[in-house]
Amino acid sequence: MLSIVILISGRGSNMEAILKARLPLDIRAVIANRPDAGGLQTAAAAGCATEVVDHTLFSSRDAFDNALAARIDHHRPDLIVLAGFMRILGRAFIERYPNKILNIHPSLLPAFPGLHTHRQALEAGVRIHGATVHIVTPELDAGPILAQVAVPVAADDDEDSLGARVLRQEHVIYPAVLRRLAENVTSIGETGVVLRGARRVEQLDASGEKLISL
Ligand code: NHR
Ligand code: GAR
Repeated sequence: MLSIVILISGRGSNMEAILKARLPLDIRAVIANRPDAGGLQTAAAAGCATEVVDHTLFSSRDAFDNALAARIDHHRPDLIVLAGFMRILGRAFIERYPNKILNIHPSLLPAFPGLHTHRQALEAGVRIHGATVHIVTPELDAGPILAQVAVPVAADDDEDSLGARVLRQEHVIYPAVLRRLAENVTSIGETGVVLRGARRVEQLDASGEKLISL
């Protein structure tokens, strides 16, 4: 069975959606970089092992990355799932886990990378916004796209109303992508996870409910 470690920073609603989807996944641990991350309680209540690697206790980004990597390696997961994880990870960390780190980003990448994506979308005046599941590469929010969901912007939206509409769809596509991966594993080895039809690009249709293959 595919094994994962989930990294969070805050409320953890994407993590909760993954837990609630009852996927054929071995969730080895939920790790937060903040001791007060609300998602830690949710994870523990669901029976998940939880850990904290508090970034404020480290004197450099590399020192934090190394401590995080040590905890992740203890669990030997096949994939690392960023779910609202808010620390930029250094090149050495990313290159230690090639093609093994997934992220959900609340915009239709490559539009609006970085922070405050709903504000960026409202300021740009786009009529369609959304969310993207992608593979994490050293360059921020620029890795290969696995799935996207489009969400309409309403004329009277503010950051909160738009963000809430996007978040509901995040809770659909992230578990859907992980289900696709979990159910299509043919082997797990030194070179990584081999998937059936691995060269296919998966995208979600606009309703966010049905996966279509391109
Ligand atoms: N790391 C790499 N190398 N590449 C990516 O694509 C990454 C990443 C780490 C996290 C998630 C991400 C997002 O979905 C992610 C993608 C945090 C920041 C940020 O600026 C930006 C993007 C993302 C996550 N963080 C501040 C920092 O200094 C801290 C902000 C805070 O703590 O609130 O690390 O958009
Ligand atoms: C989600 O919208 C996620 O896409 C976003 O933060 C929120 C976390 O919510 N991630 C980023 O912005 C990464 N920079 P959650 O903790 O309830 O899953």
